[in-house]
Amino acid sequence: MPPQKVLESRLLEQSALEAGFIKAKAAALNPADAALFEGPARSIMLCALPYGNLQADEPLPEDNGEAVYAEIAPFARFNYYREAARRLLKLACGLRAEGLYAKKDFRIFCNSRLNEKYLAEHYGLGRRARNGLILIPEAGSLFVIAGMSLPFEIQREPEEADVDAGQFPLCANCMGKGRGKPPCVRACPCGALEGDGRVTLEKCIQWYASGNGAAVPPLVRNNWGKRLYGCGACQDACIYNQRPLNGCITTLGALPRFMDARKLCGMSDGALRAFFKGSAMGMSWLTPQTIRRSARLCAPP
Ligand code: B12
Repeated sequence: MPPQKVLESRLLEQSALEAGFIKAKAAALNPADAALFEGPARSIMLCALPYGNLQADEPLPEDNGEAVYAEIAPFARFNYYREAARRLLKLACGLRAEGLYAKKDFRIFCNSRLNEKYLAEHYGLGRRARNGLILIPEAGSLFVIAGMSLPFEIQREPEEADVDAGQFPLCANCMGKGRGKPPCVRACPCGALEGDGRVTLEKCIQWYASGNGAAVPPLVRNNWGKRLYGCGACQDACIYNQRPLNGCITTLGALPRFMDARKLCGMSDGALRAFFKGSAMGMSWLTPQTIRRSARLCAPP
């Protein structure tokens, strides 16, 4: 039995804020969730790393009717996933400094196999919004979720209970404006949002841009626009995302906002892999075929 440590959630959350996360929540894990992690997981810390909407943006290329550009959405313009994991690793190293625990006792995750939206909501980082994403008043939904399991107990001050405003408390202000559906639902080009937090994946542009679907159906094809990777329609329409929101500063995996769609179509597998290596589009599951398919949809013959 290793020596036990008990930390106050407040101190841990403060260290995450100092590391550049915009919000953090640390809490005791329930036994079912603790079993998701290998090793001695007793607690968990969920963090939000913002990418915001103030990135230094190249202006939209002039559309002369023959536009061949393909756009990369803000969440993928830097490798925020890796940046978040890197920051958590540093925090974990600090927590290990007393030598009580091993590196493997802290399991860091970001865009992992775990259901991160569930963890973020269940352990109090944010609330699920009607567009299916996790929303926090501090950064809207313009952040990536990252977290780590902790091998020690967390002490929490009792918190005031959430004001009960129904299933989507943060979306309450969007409803009842006489137009029936909330802005995120209306903004989705293919009508993929049910409005109850569910996304019909076969109608979600980003689902195809991530390599799903053997063929892209006409509804999605006709609404594709100039998206190479990422669709922000349901986020851009959200009232929380419309104020200026700072993103964290990172240089990891920088990608341009616009790429030449026709040039991308002609690039070999090797050239595409080399170009996107280390970026948010360098994931093993995002194949050169998928990238070329999205580029072709941006630049139909
Ligand atoms: C696969 C995936 C996708 C897929 C599918 C997304 C989806 N909504 O299902 C695609 C490629 C489409 C996608 C798109 C995007 N993604 Co994504 N994605 C993931 C990933 C890797 C897994 C999500 C998942 O499948 N979870 C498991 C399923 C079972 O959970 P679920 O989606 O919550 O589904 C349940 C609910 O729908 C629930 N439910 C909810 N409401 C209701 C209501 C009723 C009535 C019922 C019955 C059920 C129900 O039932 C389902 C089953 O349990 C996560 C990272 C992770 N590991 O969690 C990132 C993640 C969710 N994605 C993220 C992002 C940023 C995006 C995009 C914004 C990127 C972009 N700009 O294009 C879009 C947003 C699209 C959208 N509106 O959801 C972030 C979201 C951060 C946040 N603030 O919430 C995550 C968390 C990555 C990260 N670490 O930051 N993504």
